[in-house]
Amino acid sequence: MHELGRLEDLPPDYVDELRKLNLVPLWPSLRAVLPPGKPRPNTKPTFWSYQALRPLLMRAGELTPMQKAERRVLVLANPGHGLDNMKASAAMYLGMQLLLPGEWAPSHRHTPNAVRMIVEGEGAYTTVDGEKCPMSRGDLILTPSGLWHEHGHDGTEPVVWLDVLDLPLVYYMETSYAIEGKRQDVKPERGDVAYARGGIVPTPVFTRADKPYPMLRYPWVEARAALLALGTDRPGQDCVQVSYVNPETGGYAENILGFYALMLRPGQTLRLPARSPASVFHVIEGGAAAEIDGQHFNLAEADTCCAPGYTPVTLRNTSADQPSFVFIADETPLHKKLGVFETRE
Ligand code: GTQ
Repeated sequence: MHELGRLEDLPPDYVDELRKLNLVPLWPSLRAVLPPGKPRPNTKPTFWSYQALRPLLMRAGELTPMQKAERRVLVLANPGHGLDNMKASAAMYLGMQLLLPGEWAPSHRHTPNAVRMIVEGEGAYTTVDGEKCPMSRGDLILTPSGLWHEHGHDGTEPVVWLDVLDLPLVYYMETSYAIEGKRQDVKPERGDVAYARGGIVPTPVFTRADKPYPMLRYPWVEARAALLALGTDRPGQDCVQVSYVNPETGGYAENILGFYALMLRPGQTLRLPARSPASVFHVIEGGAAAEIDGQHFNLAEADTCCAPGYTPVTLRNTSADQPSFVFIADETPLHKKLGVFETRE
């Protein structure tokens, strides 16, 4: 690959004249925007310890009342993107949100899609599109683009959850905004009840329901049981993994980011091939060692790390006698829709 002309090779008055007309030469920047062979991601393998961040999150609970926060969140920011840009990867945002007993995070809706993975505490709930979704450890709750959502807490202990949003992408597209709303009326029907059995979907009259997001809450008891059953049914299978999908279409639960739960068998080492999307790993139960691009992270329960795209990831269950369970978020739906998805090796 030959060297291209640099900006300094051009007469300064020529460059000035171009710039006055809002013009720039491509060739000095061509290799930067189209690097040879593989992208040069800003996303750095990054680890966030729950034990380290938890006291700081509780301190935020003392320092900042809900009225001054609206959403009391510490953002898990990737230093490779600049901390203040609040990105875990190019398309993913991560935050740890705290709601104290009796608190209320008011209703709003916004263009970015969100999910919550519940980390600790009982008694809180999110109301999404009129559906009251109780929060228990390991549950996944969707708040897709445009749906009203608010968080409440009737319990006695702090509740913490991990927010995953496609905010960096939606913001980059200059399509990010929010609308404030009033407290929602709760409707009686619940998607997690209606769609509780795999392969069986409600059929009012003779046509199926056509809600774009029929299921908003995926209880951990169900996902965990599915993984254990799958592991027993397929003892020879390496990757014991389930996807969170839209039960009407079988497609991804949300349009931009993908969500999965993975079980590592006792002592198992699992090599994931390099793929174009960046990924986030969050331990729901047990422990996992991750190797990403020569970096080693030891994840205990509630710890989180991220991996850039085009990078193989190795996960190892650090327990020899217990399975470990990992929640994964990635950019696969986005890459597939845009036609840039690839697997290497
Ligand atoms: O709970 O609605 O972490 O609007 C960032 C933006 C959480 C939320 C975040 C949000 C929310």
